Amino acid sequence: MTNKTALIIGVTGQDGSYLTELLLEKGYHVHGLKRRSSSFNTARVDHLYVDPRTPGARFQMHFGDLTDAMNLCRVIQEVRPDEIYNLGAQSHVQVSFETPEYTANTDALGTLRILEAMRILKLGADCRYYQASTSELFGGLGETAQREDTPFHPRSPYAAAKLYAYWMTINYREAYGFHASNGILFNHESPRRGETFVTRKITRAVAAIEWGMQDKLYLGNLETKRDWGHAKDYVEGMWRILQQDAPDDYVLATGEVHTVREFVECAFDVVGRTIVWEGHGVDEVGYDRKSGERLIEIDPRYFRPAEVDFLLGDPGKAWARLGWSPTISFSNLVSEMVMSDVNVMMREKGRNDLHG
Ligand code: NDP
Ligand code: GDR
Repeated sequence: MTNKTALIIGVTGQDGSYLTELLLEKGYHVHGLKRRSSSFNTARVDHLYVDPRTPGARFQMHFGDLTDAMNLCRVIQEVRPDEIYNLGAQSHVQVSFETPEYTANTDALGTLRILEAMRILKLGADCRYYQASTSELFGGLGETAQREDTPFHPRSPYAAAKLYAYWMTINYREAYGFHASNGILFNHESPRRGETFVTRKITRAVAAIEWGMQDKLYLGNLETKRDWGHAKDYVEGMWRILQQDAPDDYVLATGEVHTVREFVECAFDVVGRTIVWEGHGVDEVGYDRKSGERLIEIDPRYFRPAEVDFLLGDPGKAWARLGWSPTISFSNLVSEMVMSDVNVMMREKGRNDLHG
């Protein structure tokens, strides 16, 4: 067991919650930054919370925001972490086209604010820094697997902001000797995935359709290809990156690619439905083969101004240097997500029925 202290920025997100679990298991003291919200926003970590007055409590949260430099500086000064994981971001690619300035402020300048705070506080190489970089940096224009040395071509305000964060992380490593590393992570999902990302949107819809709470699922581009892994595996990779003697940048991916269409088919298959497709483009429709129900339609609102068509990672460097490889297969990921949402919807339906 370790006695280290970690600060997780973005602790309330999907990855933040799994990473908190992992670090607590390893004996860390974990401090998380949460945003002020008008309603509760800590659902993903509530099960880990213990009253800080409890002897031995090792998980604590602080209010803060990536757009607030003084706050970041104060929290880092108070916590004096051995490791900082910057997982905080406006992380939705499509939303970044609607909120490009906010996305840049949070994802790009937010990263700079943390790195500057570390420099001002003279944390040096005593504090290791992890930057949540992304496969979106590659832009997915070709159809070959992407590695650490594949050229970048950001295709959204989100990706462009993350590119700045990627390079600032390297710059602080080279200029000031920081132990600062990028994890270039391909898509990773889980039952805790935000409800508007395509995988969770699909698995929730499958469950809601099963319980008669939704008729149809509206989607955008069915042909895009993604390398989908499980978030639990990926937070293990983040931790391993920071345990290396020397800082470096690593791709974490499964090395397997699927279309959105395949994800849809696989998710409906978990509840025993086979999807058959008819029509093309925006007129394409997905039917249940047995019942003939019209379950999937295309809504052009979900098409993006610029799409990333193909993301497939080559995690060879992470396998070789970190000894990291994913343990959860695509089909197990999809069934875990569907079954979890079937249970969530069952509880929701029970509540609705009870309250009329
Ligand atoms: P989520 O969207 O689930 O979580 C993002 C976290 O950032 C949340 O805790 C959110 O708080 C917080 N946050 C958002 N804006 C701010 C802000 N202005 N100040 C402080 N905190 C903020 O993302 P994931 O957990 O899926 O991803 C973690 C990181 O990894 C992100 O940076 C993402 O861009 C990156 N990434 C994710 C991949 C994936 O497939 N999941 C792949 C590659 C990279 P709140 O809960 O209040 O919204
Ligand atoms: P992505 O994830 O953009 O890859 O970013 P998302 O699940 O939003 O989209 C994946 C692909 O599905 C297509 N798609 C739809 N997407 C959404 N959200 N909703 C739809 O209805 C829909 N229909 C089709 C998209 O066009 C896209 O091609 C995620 C985020 O977690 C980022 O933060 C992270 O950096 C990258 O993964 C790697």
